[in-house]
This record gives sequence, structure tokens and C-alpha cells, in this order.
Amino acid sequence: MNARSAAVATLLLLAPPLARAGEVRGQVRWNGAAAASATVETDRDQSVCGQRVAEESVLVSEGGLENVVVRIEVPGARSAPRTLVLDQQGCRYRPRVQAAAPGSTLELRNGDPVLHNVHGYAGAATAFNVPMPTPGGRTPRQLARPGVIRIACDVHGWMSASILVTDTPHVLVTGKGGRFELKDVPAGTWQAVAWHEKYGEKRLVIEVPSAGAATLTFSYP
Ligand SMILES: [Cu+2]
Repeated sequence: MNARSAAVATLLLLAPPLARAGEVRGQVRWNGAAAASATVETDRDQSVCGQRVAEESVLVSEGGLENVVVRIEVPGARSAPRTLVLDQQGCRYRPRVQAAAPGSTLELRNGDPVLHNVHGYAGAATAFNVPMPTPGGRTPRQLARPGVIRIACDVHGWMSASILVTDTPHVLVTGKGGRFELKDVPAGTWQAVAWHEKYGEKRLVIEVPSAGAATLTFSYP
């Protein structure tokens, strides 16, 4: 054992035992009418964008709602900034919904051989406004403050993406079936928050056990 690992071992011995943590599993259920798969007609750049694109603001599968940001608010818990990518492919944003810590870097990419103009909004205010005429272009932008950043293309009106900027490390975006699983959530009673781009926020109180799993079910619309 060298001096450094001895020091680390000593620190580990001195550190208080970690707070016990459990899991949170659940689903964001869709209780609305069965959503017909809708499309939007495009009005320009159809050689790249196609004649129509899927309308993806409400994505339902297996009774659950996809693209919902679910987070557990644990006071004092902070996640580290990271780099996340927002690509443009076939005149759609990929991924459509993401979550990230304040201070993260959003790398804008253009995978299409057309001009896109990536316009980010924090509420009504412009957060960034980036023309991207070049396929393969990459432009970084900072996500400074907590809150929702909505992203639209000034060229193609149907393009839409959202990023929820949040401090909590206990966060994810629902996929197939609206199901989710958050591991290593500290034991305790916390606020659980769901956010959807069209139907907004819902809050529940959840009790996370020190071992095992708690179940959390949100319902939309
Ligand atoms: Cu565009």
C-alpha cells in the first residue's frame, strides 16, 4: 500500500457510513384517449425532411407515456455537469427530451445537409440562437440555470426539443411503456416530480426505504 492509498483508506475509515439507499421503480401511465399516430406535413426541404414527419409530442406505448422527465428532489443532492448532444436528423431533434445539471454543455450537431437554426428559449427569452448551415457542424452552448429550455428551429416549424436543467442526480427520461427505475436514491420522504413537454408538471410525495424498492406511479394527462 503506497502513501496515497493508505491516506484514502484512512479517509474511508473516518468517513461516516453512507446513508442507506433504495430504488424507485414505476411508470408514467397514459390515461387519455388512445393516441392515433399523427404526422405533420412539411413545407420545405422535402428531399431531406420528407413529405411528412411523425408528430412526437405525445408518445404512448404499452399504456405509458414516453419522454417524461422524472426526478426525485433530495435536498442538498447535486449532480455534476456533463456534455450532452442534441443532433438534427431528417429535420427532427434527437433525442427529443433530455435532462442535465446546470453548467452542462449542450453540443448542437447538424446531421442534415440543410440549414437549421437552433433557437433555445428559457421561458419567452432567447437562451441561444445558432444558425447551422453545415452538415457535420458542432456548436457547444452552456446550460447555465435550472429550468426548462425549449428548442425550436426557425426554418422548420415542426422541429421541437426540450431539456430540463435540474440539480438533482436522481433524474431520468421515460422510455418504452413510460417505465422507469432510479437506483441509489437516499432513504427518506421526498418530492417526486414528473414533467412533460405538453402536459407540464405533476408532483407526488414518495417514501424511499433504506433497502428495497418504492413504487411510484404518475398519471397523465
Ligand atoms: Cu430545421
